[in-house]
Amino acid sequence: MIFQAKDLRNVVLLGHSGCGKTTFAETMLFESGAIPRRGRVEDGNTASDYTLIERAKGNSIFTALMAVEWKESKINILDTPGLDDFAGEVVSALKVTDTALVLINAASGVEVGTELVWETVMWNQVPAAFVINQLDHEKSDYEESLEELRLHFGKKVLPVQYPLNQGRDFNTIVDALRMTMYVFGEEGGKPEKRPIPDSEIERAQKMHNDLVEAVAENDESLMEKFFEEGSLTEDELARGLTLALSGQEIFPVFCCSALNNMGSGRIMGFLNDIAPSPLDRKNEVLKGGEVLEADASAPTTVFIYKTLSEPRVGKLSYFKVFSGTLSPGDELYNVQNRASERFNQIYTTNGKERRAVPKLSAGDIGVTVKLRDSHTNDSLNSKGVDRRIRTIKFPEPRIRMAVKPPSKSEMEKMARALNILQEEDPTIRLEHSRELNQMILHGQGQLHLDIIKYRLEKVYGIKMEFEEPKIPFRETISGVADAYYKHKKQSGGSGQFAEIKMRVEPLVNSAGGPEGLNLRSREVVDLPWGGKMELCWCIVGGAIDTKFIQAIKKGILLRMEKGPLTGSPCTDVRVSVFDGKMHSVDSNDMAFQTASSMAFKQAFENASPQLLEPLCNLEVHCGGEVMGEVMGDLQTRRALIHGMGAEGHYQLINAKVPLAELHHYTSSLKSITQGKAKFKLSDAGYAIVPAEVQHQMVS
Ligand SMILES: Nc1nc2c(ncn2[C@@H]2O[C@H](COP(=O)(O)OP(=O)(O)OP(=O)(O)O)[C@@H](O)[C@H]2O)c(=O)[nH]1
Ligand SMILES: [Mg+2]
Repeated sequence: MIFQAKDLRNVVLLGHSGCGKTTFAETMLFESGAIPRRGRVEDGNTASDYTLIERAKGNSIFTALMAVEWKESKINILDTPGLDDFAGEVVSALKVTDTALVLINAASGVEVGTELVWETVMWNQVPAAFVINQLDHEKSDYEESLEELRLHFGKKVLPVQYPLNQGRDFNTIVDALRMTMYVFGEEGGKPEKRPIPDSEIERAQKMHNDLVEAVAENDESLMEKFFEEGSLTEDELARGLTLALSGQEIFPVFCCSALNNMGSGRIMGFLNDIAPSPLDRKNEVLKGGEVLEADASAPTTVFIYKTLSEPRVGKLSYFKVFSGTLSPGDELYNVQNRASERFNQIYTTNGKERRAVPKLSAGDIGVTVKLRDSHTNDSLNSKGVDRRIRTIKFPEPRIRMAVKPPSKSEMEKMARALNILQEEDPTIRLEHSRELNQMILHGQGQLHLDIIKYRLEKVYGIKMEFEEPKIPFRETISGVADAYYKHKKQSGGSGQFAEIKMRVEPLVNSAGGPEGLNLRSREVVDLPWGGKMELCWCIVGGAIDTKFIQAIKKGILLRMEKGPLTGSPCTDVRVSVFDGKMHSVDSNDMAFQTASSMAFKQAFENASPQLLEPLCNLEVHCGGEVMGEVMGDLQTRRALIHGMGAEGHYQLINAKVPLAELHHYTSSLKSITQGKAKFKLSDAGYAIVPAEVQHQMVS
């Protein structure tokens, strides 16, 4: 069956790791008849966590796409990983979905992961509802969980249901939207509908009225009707709910025990009746400002939100049809690289299971295999259309590790495989550092890097080793020094002769010039490793011919690349060449290149050389209860705290920290705060290394 946009529901499951997203997805598949029996995460047989590594770890690592049919709708379910290292999977899923279901565990309430995904939901303006799951858990506390939701996410959080019991005997939910009660049998599944007992009517009615009021408040015509008649019809309430949900004006709260299969049917009913379809969502605004509607009759535009290579299958490209329709055999044009791509087969999936489909219409999500030259964030259009869907902004890396193959001969093979993985996972970055002579892998956390190592081995058969990444130090000077160097070489054939006098000083700004010298010309060089070198030609009386300026510059730059202090590149130095001698025969480029390189070394070493180290801006969000530990730990990392404050329920710490002190920070922060903190990193330039650290480094 081909589903039109009005009957599509694209839903993403979000929440802290372990809150029950995969188990919930499994009940949706089972309840809708998509799978004959339910798997369990512990048994490693759920539809969503189908890769070997997920089964081994017992956590989702990749977003899995599944599809169920419920009443008139096709519900595309994207089950995301809750572990913070895989945040990239969350942002890409949010790009293509119209409703976010944020699950929490009724035994632990709002957790760091809940807040992390909420930030992204708000940033992407995706309509959202909460599901309080695990109500069968012996420590389940519905009231506490609901209170925490309100505390963290505000008064738009509105309960639609509440449990009449909790813990091991949990089996009854009062639904204030439908004003009915659901009682589940031992096996869960389809509940029995019963009238709400008298003892609960008042509470349920209050909850219902709060919902009606919130919906009415959000729409003028409904407000008028509500004031006139004091209530809304079921249709008006449904329409108002869709409107309020689509505008993020309310965040309804549902109840569930995914493990006991209690509650998912009602939630799918809500998705079918109320949740926005691609037509209800704000239309996609293209890079040029054009608004793109989910119109099946318009030319086709497809956006690739995820790429994944699988053994024996090859490259899978997950996409959303933003406009038009797509059928097997269709040829589209990649707007980024102008390549034409044939979609030989298109599929919907339930995790590993792929089912070929005859057509996908605007608003729908699917998969294809073996596209030749298309990647995540690419837009593909019908011929003659030039639309670019705004790309997904992936999180910046937070950890770096040097990687090496088991043997030198496998270096290229490893680099090729890592490049493919980098293409698939935009949250990793591979850096070939000539300066550090290392290949550096940047990622989201240690677990993230371990998964890459695992995949390299399993998918590409390459055993990669991690090693500590070197720090890209820089060298500069704080003093002024002159140097004189005479280079003379007499060996068979033409000799070499060059004499040079130069001064080095810190390059503070190019406005000034070398004091007391005769400035003839100057050249400012932007150094490939950052910073500048200014070469001032102050030769009088032709002591050195200007034809040797380039050779002299080359000699200085070669020496600057591997600085005299630690072999790190030098930066921000003014070099003034103010005297020297030539020999009519033996003076040549090589002679002056050598002389200038040696003279620079001498002068640099006598000009109070200083080591500079890369700094990072570190932003830590942590609970007040772990603030002390976080601060204490930062003090041991030579951090410069330059701001503290509260943000929502978090304490916020802003600091500048040397990169050299941040090795393994992800795992140590996790352990000192039991996972109750998160952080962001960004480059903060360079700073002088303290004398005692420099001394250690140089010695
Ligand atoms: N008691 C109880 N346990 C549950 C329920 N839902 C899930 N669990 C258990 O919680 C654990 C984690 O469940 P998952 O479904 O893997 O959680 P998740 O949110 O997908 O976790 P990540 O994939 O790591 O993000 C498993 O042991 C489940 O059996 C529930 O409703 N009640
Ligand atoms: Mg999971």
